[in-house]
Amino acid sequence: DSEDVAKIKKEIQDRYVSPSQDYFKLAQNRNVIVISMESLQDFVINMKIEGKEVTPFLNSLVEDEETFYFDQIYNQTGQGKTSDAEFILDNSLYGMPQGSAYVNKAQNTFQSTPGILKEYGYTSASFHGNYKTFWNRNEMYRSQGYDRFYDASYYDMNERNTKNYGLKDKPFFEESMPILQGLPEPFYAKFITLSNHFPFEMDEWDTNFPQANTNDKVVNQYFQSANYLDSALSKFFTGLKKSGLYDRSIIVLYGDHYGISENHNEAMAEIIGKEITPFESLKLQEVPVFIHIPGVKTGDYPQPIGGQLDIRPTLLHLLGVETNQYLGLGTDLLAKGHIELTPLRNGDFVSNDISMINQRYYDSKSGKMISYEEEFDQLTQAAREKLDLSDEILTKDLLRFYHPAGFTPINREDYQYVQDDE
Ligand code: GP9
Ligand code: MN
Repeated sequence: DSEDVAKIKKEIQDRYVSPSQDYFKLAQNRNVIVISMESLQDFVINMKIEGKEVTPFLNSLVEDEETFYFDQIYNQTGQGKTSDAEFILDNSLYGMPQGSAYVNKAQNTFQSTPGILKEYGYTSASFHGNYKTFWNRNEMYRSQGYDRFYDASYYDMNERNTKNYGLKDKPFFEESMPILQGLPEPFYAKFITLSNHFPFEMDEWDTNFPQANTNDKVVNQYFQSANYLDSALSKFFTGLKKSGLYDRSIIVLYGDHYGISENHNEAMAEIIGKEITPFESLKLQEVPVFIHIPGVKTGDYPQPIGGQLDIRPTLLHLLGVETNQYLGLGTDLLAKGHIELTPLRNGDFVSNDISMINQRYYDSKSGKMISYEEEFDQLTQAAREKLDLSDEILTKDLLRFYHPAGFTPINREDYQYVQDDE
């Protein structure tokens, strides 16, 4: 109703951070390729096992002059795991405090990236080597305006090419390429990788990368499996170059959530060479984020603290799409006014000076616990308000009352995902 609309408008106004003109439109009209990297945590970047880089391809992107690499981005997911990350990326809102927004809020109204880019002539598609009902994707995608959903039924799911949840990343990208080439341009294409999933076990024919050498099998296997993901990404980039799509695209890669839980702290302490204190646990919530724009030098760019919610405004501004009509709770990582206070889904937060973990405060630089001071309340409150607002939007389905100028409401009846032979 009108009170809600007034509230939404006020929140948008208060939270809006204008883009930096140095970066706005840098990738205008380009195809967007977003890659969700399953369970990839930032600590593996530039890490070596037995002298070998775990992620040589991603490490090369870190050094690449045409890449923004952000190494202080926290995952803001909850129980919805991969689906929460997807939701955050497409809406710049949090998932739910409990459960999954994809499962529970698929009937809500959203102003998601596929809908926003539709106004700019984009076709949207999601690619994933698991079946469409997993995480209720086939329902949520309708409310987010995904034109197409290429799920497991489009891929050769033979035994050699699959493990636990579905298709391995190499055949996934290989088989996706001809479909991607067939999409009308410009497109917004999301690729959700899968094989670097707990418990990270590999088929021996898929890897010759060494395992780590701890007493913990899951941790040992993680590096092999992350290395496989990295080499699948490398091959995909080669394919993009061959197809000619590469130069017309902007490519976003992000880790979806942690892979190694706190149950594996003992082995993780060996791996990173430090005791896993609560502060180190927080640092392990960092996920790598890359934005690669072929042919465009990124120069000396800001590398702030941020979260997954910040990726959408960053991307939209690079595409030259203004965000001041949309209720997103993140801010552009490249903007001067970017807000570094980054609340995690569990209520903890990170900021430039102070972090809060489980109601205790830490110095963000030294990692040392510090005693409470009244001035921290402002941050604590701002963090809480952001989470509460996001929850209110989802719970009350508030966006159904709000009609951004120049945005055609997404009508979920216009979308469904049925294979021709079903
Ligand atoms: C399943 C895949 C993995 O389709 O997205 O889900 P996760 O367990 O990481 O949420
Ligand atoms: Mn996942």
